[in-house]
Formats: sequence, C-alpha cells, structure tokens
Amino acid sequence: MSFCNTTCPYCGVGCGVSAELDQGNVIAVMGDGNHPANAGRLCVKGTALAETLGDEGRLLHPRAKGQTVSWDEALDTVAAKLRDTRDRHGPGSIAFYLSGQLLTEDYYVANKLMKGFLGSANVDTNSRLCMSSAVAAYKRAFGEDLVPCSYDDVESAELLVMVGSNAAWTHPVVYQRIVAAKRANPNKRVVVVDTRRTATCDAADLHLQIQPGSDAFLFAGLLNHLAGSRLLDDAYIERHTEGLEAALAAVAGIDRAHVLSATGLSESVLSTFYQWFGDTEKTVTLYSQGINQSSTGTDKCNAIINCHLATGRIGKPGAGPFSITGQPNAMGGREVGGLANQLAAHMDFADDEVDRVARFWNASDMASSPGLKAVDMFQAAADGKIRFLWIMATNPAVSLPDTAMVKAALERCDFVVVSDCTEDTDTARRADMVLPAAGWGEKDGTVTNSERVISRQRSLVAAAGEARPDWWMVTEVARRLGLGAHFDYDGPAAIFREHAALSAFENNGQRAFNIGGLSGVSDAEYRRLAPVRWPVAPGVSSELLADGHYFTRTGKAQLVPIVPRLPPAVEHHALNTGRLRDQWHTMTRTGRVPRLSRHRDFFSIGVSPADARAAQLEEGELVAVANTQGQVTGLVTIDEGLADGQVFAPIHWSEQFSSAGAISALVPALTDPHSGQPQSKFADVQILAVAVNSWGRLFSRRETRLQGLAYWSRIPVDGGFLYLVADHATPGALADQLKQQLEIGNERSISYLDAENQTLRELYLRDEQLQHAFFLHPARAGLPPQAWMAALGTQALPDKPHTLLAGCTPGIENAGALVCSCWEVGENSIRTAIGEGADSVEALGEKLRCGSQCGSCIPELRQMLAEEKKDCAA
Ligand SMILES: Nc1nc2c(c(=O)[nH]1)N[C@H]1C(S)=C(S)[C@@H](COP(=O)(O)OP(=O)(O)OC[C@H]3O[C@@H](n4cnc5c(=O)[nH]c(N)nc54)[C@H](O)[C@@H]3O)O[C@H]1N2
Ligand SMILES: Nc1nc2c(c(=O)[nH]1)N[C@H]1C(S)=C(S)[C@@H](COP(=O)(O)OP(=O)(O)OC[C@H]3O[C@@H](n4cnc5c(=O)[nH]c(N)nc54)[C@H](O)[C@@H]3O)O[C@H]1N2
Ligand code: SF4
Ligand SMILES: [Mo]
Repeated sequence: MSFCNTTCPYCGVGCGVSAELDQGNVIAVMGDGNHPANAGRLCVKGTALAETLGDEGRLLHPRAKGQTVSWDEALDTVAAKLRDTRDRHGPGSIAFYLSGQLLTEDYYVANKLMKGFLGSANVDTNSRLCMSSAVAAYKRAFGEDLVPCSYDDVESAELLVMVGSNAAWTHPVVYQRIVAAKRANPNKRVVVVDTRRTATCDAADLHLQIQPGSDAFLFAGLLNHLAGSRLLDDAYIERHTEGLEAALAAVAGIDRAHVLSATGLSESVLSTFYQWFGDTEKTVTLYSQGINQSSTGTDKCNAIINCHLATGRIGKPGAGPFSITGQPNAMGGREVGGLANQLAAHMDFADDEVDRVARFWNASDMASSPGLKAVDMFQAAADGKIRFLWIMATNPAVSLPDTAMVKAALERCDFVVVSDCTEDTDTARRADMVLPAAGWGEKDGTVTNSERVISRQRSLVAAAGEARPDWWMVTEVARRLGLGAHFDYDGPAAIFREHAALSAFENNGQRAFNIGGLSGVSDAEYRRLAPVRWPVAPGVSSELLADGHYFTRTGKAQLVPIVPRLPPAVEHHALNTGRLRDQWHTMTRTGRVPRLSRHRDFFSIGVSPADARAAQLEEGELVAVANTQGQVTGLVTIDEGLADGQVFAPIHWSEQFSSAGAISALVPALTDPHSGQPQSKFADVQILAVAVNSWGRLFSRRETRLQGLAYWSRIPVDGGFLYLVADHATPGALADQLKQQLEIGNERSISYLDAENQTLRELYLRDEQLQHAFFLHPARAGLPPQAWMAALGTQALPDKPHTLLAGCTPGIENAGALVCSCWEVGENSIRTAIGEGADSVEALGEKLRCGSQCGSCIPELRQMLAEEKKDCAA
C-alpha cells in the first residue's frame, strides 16, 4: 500500500488529492492536507474519483471510422491529412480545438506545433466558452491576463460579492471555506447576485435576484454612486490608474431609478448593497459564468473591475475582482497561449512578440496574426473553410452553442480527429479518427488553478488499453511532419522546463507571467514538485499588483468606460443554463457513477411555480422548451428559486444520455465582440406541455442510446442502467419498439398484461439472471418505485421470478433523491428524521451522517428543515 499526491481533474479550485494505491489500483482518495487550495477537504465529485477509474466506457484503441487501427497507422494518417490539407488549402484550413482539461504540457506542444511550425493560429479552446470575457477584461484593465486574488482573500474579505456564481455547487471547496470564514468572523457579509435563488444563497446575507443580463447596470450604477458619495480612493486613482473621467462620464446617466428598472430590484435591497460596498474596504467581488457567458461579458467584467480600481481595493489582502476559473487547467491554457488571440506565455501578436517567440522556438513557420475563436472556427468548418480539425479533451457537439451548426461543421470538415478518453461521446461518433487519451490518474503533468497555483497531476495507474498522453500524440504527429528535432521531449518534465524558460525569455519584468525559476527543475524535482503560486522568478514578488504596478504601456491600470446594455427583450421565456452539484459537464465520467446520478437523476427543466400553473404543468410530467433552433423535452421541475418568466436547464445531458440531447441546441451562436465568448446563459424559448400515452421504467444490463421516443433519459445503477421513457405510442407498441432497440432476442420472458388498464410488465431472463425489466403504464404514477427498480441489478433472482412483476418488494426503502452523496442519504430519510424531531443540520448529521463530510448538501438540508417548519406552522 502506498500514497501518492495528485490534483483533482474537475473544477478550477484545484484541490490536492491523496490517492491510496494497492497493487497498481487506486483504492481510495482523500483530500491532501498540505495543499493550499483545500487543506484536506474534497467535494463529492472529488471523493468519487476512484469510482470513475476503470476500463468501462473507455476508448481503448485508435479507431478510423469505427475500425481499430494501430497507433502507427493512426498517427501516419493524421500527419498525412494535416500536411495534405495545409499544402492544398493553406494554413488557414487547419485548426486545433483544445480544452482546459488538458495538462499544461499537452497544451504547450499543441500550441507550439500550430503557431510555430504550421503557420496558423487556429488554436482555440473550450475556455473560450468559459472565461475568455474575464481574460479580455483583465487585459483591458491591467495590460495582462492576471487574476489578482487568492482563496485567502475570499476568506479574509469582510464583504464578499458573488456574481453569477453558484459556487456551493460549482466550486464547493471554496464555498465551504467561505462558510467557515463566516462562522469565524460574524462581521463578514456575503452578497449573491444571481437571477435564480441557488444553493449558494444559503450563505448570503443579501440576495440580489436581478433580471437576466442586467449586471452591468448594477456595477455601472455602483461606480456612479461611489463617485457621488465621495467614496473613491483619490490617491490610488491618481497614482495607479488612468481613465477615471471617461469611465465616470459613461455612467453619469445611470442613476438609481435606471438601475432599479434594469435589474428589477427593490430600492431597499439595492441601497443596502451599495451601502455595504461603499462602507467595506476589504471587498472581494467573485464572478463566474453568470457574468462571462454573455454577449456583453467583457464589459460586465470591466464594470466590476472599475469599482475595485476606483476604490483602490485591489492588490491588498481581502480585496480584488476575482474571476474564478471553471476547469482544472483553464489557467494553464491561458499561460501557454491556448487561445487563438494569444501567442504564448502571455504574449500576443505584436511584431516584437512574434519575433521573440519565433526565435525562442526556432520556428520554421510562425503564425503572425490571431486565429479563429471557437464559434468562428466551427462556423468556418461548416462553411468549408476549415478542412482539418483536431479536437482534444472537449465535447463541442454538446457544449458549443447552436449544436446543429457544430454537427454540420463536423460533417462537412474533410478530416476530424478527436482525442478523448471516453468512447461514445456525441463528438467522437462524428470523427474520422479517434485517439485514446490517457485520463486522470494515468496522465502526468501540471495544472494551474483559479488562484495561480501550479500543481502536479501525477500518474497513479497504468493507462487503459492503448491510451497515451495527449502531448505524446502531438509530438508523434510533429515527428511525422519532419519536425522531430523541435518536439524531441522525453517526457512532460522536459516540456515544462521549456514552457518555464519561455515565460522568462527576454521578460525583464514586462510580463507578470514568469515561472523562470522553475526552468531548471530536474526530472526528480519535477516529480516531487509541490504546489507553487506564480510568478516564480528570482527577484520577483509573488504578490501581484501589491506595488500598484500594472502591465500596461504606462504601468497604470485602465478604467474602461462602460455603457451597460440589456439583452434583447424575450418574447416568451428566458432560458438560463448551468450546472448541477454532482455532474461534470457532458457526464462522460461522472455520468458513470451511480451515486453521482442520484442527486438529480433524469433530464429535467426547471420552471417557476406561477409559470407551471399558467401552462398547467405538474412536477415530473413532460415539458418542452423550443425556439427557432430546435426543441428539447424534459421532466418538469417546479423550482421556487426561479423568477417568473425564466426557465433553467442543466448543461450536462447529451444524445448519449437522453432524448433531449444538448440544451445548447437552443442557444444562439451570439458572441461578445471583445472576447468571442458565447452567450450561453440566455435564449428566448417557449414552453410547451407535452402529452404522451405511455410512461415506462426499464432496467437493463445494456447501455443504449434509445431513438425516436418523445422522451428518454438514463442513469447508471449498480449492475446496469435505469431508463425513464415516455412516448405517444401505447404501452404495447412502445414495448415492441424498446425490445427491438435493446436487441432483446432469445432471453426467457415472463410478462403480465392488464389490457384494461394498459399495464404491461415484462421480465427477460438469461442464465438465471435478470437481463431487462419493463414496466409500462399510461401514467407516470402507475410505474413502480424507482428505488425498487434501481436495486434490480444487484438483487438475487427470487425463486419465483414472476413475483418481481408485482413491481415492489417489501423492505426496500424508497430513499428519494440523494441529497447527501457522500453518505448516500436520500430525501425521504431526511424528511422522516426531521419529522421525528431532528431540528438542525447538526442533529441530522448525528442521526444520518448527512452533511458531515464535504458539506455540499447543507444548503439543501437547511431548506428542507425550513420547509418542514413552515409546514408545521401552517
Ligand atoms: N458540479 C460542477 N461543478 C463545476 C462544473 C460542473 O460541470 N459541475 N464545471 C466547472 C466549470 S468549467 C465552470 S466554468 C464553473 C462554472 O461555475 P458557475 O459559473 O458558478 O456555474 P453556472 O451554473 O454555469 O452559472 C452560475 C450562475 O449564473 C447564474 N446566472 C445566469 N444568468 C445570469 C445573469 O444574467 N446574471 C447573474 N448575476 N447571474 C446569472 C445562473 O443562475 C447560475 O446560478 O463550474 C465548474 N465547476
Ligand atoms: N449552454 C451552455 N453551454 C456551455 C456552458 C454553459 O454554462 N451553458 N458552459 C461552457 C463551459 S464554461 C465549459 S468549460 C464547457 C465544457 O464543455 P466540454 O469541454 O465540451 O465538456 P466535457 O464533458 O468536460 O468534455 C471534456 C471531454 O474530454 C475528455 N477528457 C477528459 N480528460 C481528458 C484528457 O486528459 N485527454 C483527452 N484527450 N480527453 C479528455 C472527456 O471524456 C470529455 O469527453 O461547456 C460550455 N458550454
Ligand atoms: S472542489 Fe473542485 S477541485 Fe475540489 S474536489 Fe471538488 S471538484 Fe475537485
Ligand atoms: Mo468552464
């Protein structure tokens, strides 16, 4: 038995993980007590990491159009297609689409190959969809993309303003640090600005439930208010900034009345917020996708940054504008230049920068101007201009807006390469060549988290099948293009050293990103590298901006004049999209873990109570949201946290897991003019009730993409999969369809048909094992309990198998939705315990253990306690 430290591959908090290994297997993971990000804590996704390892669902061999090929054949083909396309159609016809889930070393070599040796800057990344507006705004204000805050600042701030962030679910460990800091300091205040009431509001002293897209009015009005109340820091402004006058002139017309009408807030809520902000020196504004994912996202970020610059609340402990990053290595991607409008190591495309990087790389064909940003890249492929596309570690057929356009692009492109660790993603199935990538626990390299801490992801186990690291694939292709001498690395340490050396090359204090101090690490030192915060260079302070020096031409920060704009008024309902607590993006990994699929099980769409009444929608029935781009059907979730007129859909589902496919199908490909980031949080949709003639629950050992049904959605359970289906066909006709799609053939069947009630139940057995079970009925209420169905995969077959047709077995408790995923405690057990007198989170923890590990479910526990109290009072 041994332990190895590594880093969690999910969110940008970047928690240190300590893995326990036994005979080449990871048998347990726990938080690394010495990591600065988490000091031993993990959230439920982190604690379930060991359950995502293994070969199931993995892509194990290179495949060309579905046929397994050798690595040599695969790499030869990729290199030949790349060379050929470039020769015939020019460097503008080739592109790489990368990901914040690559390691820095993977990112570095892909960027270097394209920009230094293939003459194109068509290298972009899914980070474009994530934090490119934050990057553009930092660059406008500071002259460089630098995040001036740390998690310590979030803790020590006396006022924390969380804007468009549901950190309780999306950055859970930082959120737990906030909750603990609040407990320790009763003067600390938290304000949440979100169009929804979310779990994050549990820690909030004030929730500003604003109208969608109205944030810039809030912060423009704040700047105006601060100036009018003489609350600006004149000395700081004078010494360290430029542009105040223009910034103030731009917001001069944004008075209270204006802000109130744009945001829909009440006077008292707005006044309280402005007063708290005005009064509190130690203020951090933490922002995320509710700000970035907007067609005016860059301006929104600068509206926030302006307020910090004008009050001098930056570069000091407990103060600053903090864009928290989403992916584990979004920051590393920014450092290597993984965005099409950056070159490398925080250098762009100015002549001297192109020249400097070209000399450092000894480049043979250097790109000299920016390439296409994600949405434009796929549009160019759809238009036939990009003909070779290599997609690494991202699933654009699900995550980019206007997925119909993306699919058309994948179709039209002459040659699409996808490297991924999972086999059957919506993108991989449209590729000409798929390459099996080493995933978390197998790959080896570095990542940088939201607070600029570089940590090691270490390889713990042998790669599945023939999977190889991404950097290896890129360098092997480079070698086949005759560029071997430039890509001759014997491992990630060698790549890291070169990346570190480039950051220091002719830097002379001009670029904040400098990790030159690490350019000489030996392989052994790299192996042991402890988490370290950049900059790391001799004579350079790691406290960025503490001296008030910025990286603009004049050395001063720039206030940017912001004229706030609202999104166009919606004709119907405003669609908001975002994340759930226990799932990661397109579910290629978390979607395989039964306990992570029980907090929110099947694809659902949230509507407000009043909208549900108006459209006569009942909880758990079907609803569709539709616009000119398409239609998506889900189960109704009535969500009291939603304002009327707004609907919410999670981003996690794809064609792989439900009939709905990706919600991004309905999101228009509308982008911010500065950053190119799409407006993924906002679309105009109609809501429509969907009537069906049958509902069904299926248990099956088989994982299938069902086709042609009004609705289906699938979760993994121990021993198989549970499907919920609904369709216009009658139960009998539906059963026939399902039998065909699940390829049920010579299994022994036992069935029960109640023709009058149209109840149909069928069991299929082979080798004394249950293979499939169908329970179909015209109404959803007529289906057996889910908990009972979910246990079918592990239960021994009863002596009289037909007894299963009853659809229940006494003694199996229906625990309800899994609220605490750590200890697997369900909603029904919690409600029972509350009924029996458990009247606090602590009491529930003592009785059921829920909420006592990662703490992510505490907001929900508290809400249930409040609901039960309300019920008692009523
Ligand atoms: N569990 C889980 N955690 C994750 C991820 C995951 O997939 N699952 N992904 C990671 C990644 S890559 C990212 S980028 C982060 C994202 O982390 P977050 O940004 O916190 O997550 P989202 O749910 O996308 O959106 C945040 C909030 O923005 C709100 N919002 C929508 N429109 C507006 C608006 O106009 N104004 C304001 N103020 N708010 C608005 C939404 O209601 C939502 O609550 O999460 C990371 N962490
Ligand atoms: N409507 C809407 N759309 C959104 C968002 C939203 O809020 N609303 N959020 C956007 C944001 S912030 C983000 S970050 C994106 C995320 O969207 P995606 O990046 O498309 O989502 P993932 O599921 O994380 O895709 C990562 C893929 O890489 C694979 N993978 C994992 N590790 C490795 C590896 O080491 N190597 C290789 N080669 N493959 C690997 C995984 O199996 C998976 O298929 O979605 C964006 N899209
Ligand atoms: S908070 Fe983020 S980095 Fe930490 S364990 Fe959870 S998902 Fe992983
Ligand atoms: Mo993201």
